[in-house]
Amino acid sequence: AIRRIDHVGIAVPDLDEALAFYRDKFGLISEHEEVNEEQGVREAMLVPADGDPTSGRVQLLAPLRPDSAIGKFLDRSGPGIQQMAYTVDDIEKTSEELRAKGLRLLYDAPRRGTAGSRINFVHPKDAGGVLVELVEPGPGH
Ligand code: V0V
Repeated sequence: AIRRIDHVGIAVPDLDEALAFYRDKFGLISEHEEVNEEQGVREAMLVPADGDPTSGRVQLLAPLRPDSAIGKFLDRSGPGIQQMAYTVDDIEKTSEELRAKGLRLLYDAPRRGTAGSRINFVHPKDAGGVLVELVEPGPGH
């Protein structure tokens, strides 16, 4: 089952520029940065500096390569919201439930996401034009 909004993912051409923008304009600061080669991204998770610690995160996603998911998104749509991610307890179970409801999941088995999480995606054409990500947090998160 879906527990909460995990993060909203925003495609950006330049991670360092975007980090400075979100910090200076909105007071959102980076709690974690990571390169994910398989996904072709350099990414950062942002939280409100003095906000509710349980807040959903903002994930900035910059492409490592033009032919990556984020590279293609930037080409087609320009910078902006690329995905909506929900926290789930058991990603295999939730994926199976969604498949049974007729939604296409992008991966047969979960792949590695931020900070040891496991992730899968619902195809945007099956979710009202929204790329929906499922996130099972890593141990200790
Ligand atoms: C494509 N479409 C989208 C979309 N990307 N619609 C809404 N939101 C998006 N992000 C539309 C596109 O405009 C087309 O519509 C249609 O879907 C088919 O597009 P396509 O040509 O197949 O597009 P591709 O080749 O860009 O692939 C789209 C998918 C790809 C969603 C399959 O982006 C993908 O595999 N995404 C999952 C992985 C990912 O996003 N990784 C980066 C984040 P029309 O023109 O036919 O109407 S990594 C991450 O989140 C991590 C590490 C984490 O959270 O931990």
